[in-house]
Amino acid sequence: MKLRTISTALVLTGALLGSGAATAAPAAVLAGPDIPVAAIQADLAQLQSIASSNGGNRAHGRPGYLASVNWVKSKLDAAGYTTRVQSFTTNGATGYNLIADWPAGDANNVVMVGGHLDSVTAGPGINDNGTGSASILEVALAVRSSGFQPGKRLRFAWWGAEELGLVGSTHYVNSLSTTDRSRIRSYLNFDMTGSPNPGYFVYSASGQPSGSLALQQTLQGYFGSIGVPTELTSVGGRSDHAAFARAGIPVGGTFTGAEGVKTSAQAQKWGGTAGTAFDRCYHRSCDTTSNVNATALNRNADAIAHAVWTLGA
Ligand code: DPN
Ligand code: ZN
Repeated sequence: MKLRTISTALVLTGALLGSGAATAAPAAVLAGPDIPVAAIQADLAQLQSIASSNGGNRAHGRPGYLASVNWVKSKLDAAGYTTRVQSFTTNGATGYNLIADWPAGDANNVVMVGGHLDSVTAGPGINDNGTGSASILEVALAVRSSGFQPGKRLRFAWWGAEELGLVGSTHYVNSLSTTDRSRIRSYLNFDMTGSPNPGYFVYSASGQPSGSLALQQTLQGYFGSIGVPTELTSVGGRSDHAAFARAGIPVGGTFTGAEGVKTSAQAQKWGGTAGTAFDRCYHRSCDTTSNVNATALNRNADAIAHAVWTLGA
């Protein structure tokens, strides 16, 4: 669910300024559709089921990983995406990135959105990172169902072997020609967006390639519009935006916290439990469908949609 407080505020301002007529004032509606959280939760149940029938995980080199890739790919193919599976080898096993392009918009101006699809071997990886994976998937499907006609080319990515050291995303960026790399205008990363004791973190543009500040502000703008305070965080080399940043591509993203502990100041502004980790099941077998906060999942998915509709216009 999306609360459009900003549009109300703008309409009221218009009335106070005497632009008057209840007839004319165009509502300044936030870009992007409401992504149904129930659809994301259904996807998480599917990823959980894939893990359960494949030894309890979806890790690189294990059958649950490729099953995850094939399942996401089938949904994208059915929606009309142009998909590609890029393979690579690491740790003695084949890994896979799944890349999906929406076949419209300017191929010389690409907006990329990604997250890692692999889990650790210890568990099914539902918050880390079924949440980002499923949210990106539902945003991609909403591009089709909404009839959005982006001016830019939208490219969605699900990375392999993140948990082994950002291997898939690094392989992808290194495999691009100089020209293809220069076509990517921005990269947004979503890794852990439904932590059970959530924080609302936006990747800081500080120290990132120029152009990153606009991405930070677009994501902050969404949370501001729904009245949710955010903090900036420096994810550094801990997720898949790192290879893009090294290549000089503007990066951004959101995050709801991992093994870090929520402070009392944070619990006051966000609710939840102070003195406890944002995700007590981080990298553990208990990272199941029970390990997801639906409110955080919902808000972050709508933030992704807002960013895609704004930056992809
Ligand atoms: N990259 C993460 C993982 O997969 O374990 C966790 C993480 C994400 C940590 C973002 C910090 C910031
Ligand atoms: Zn992880």
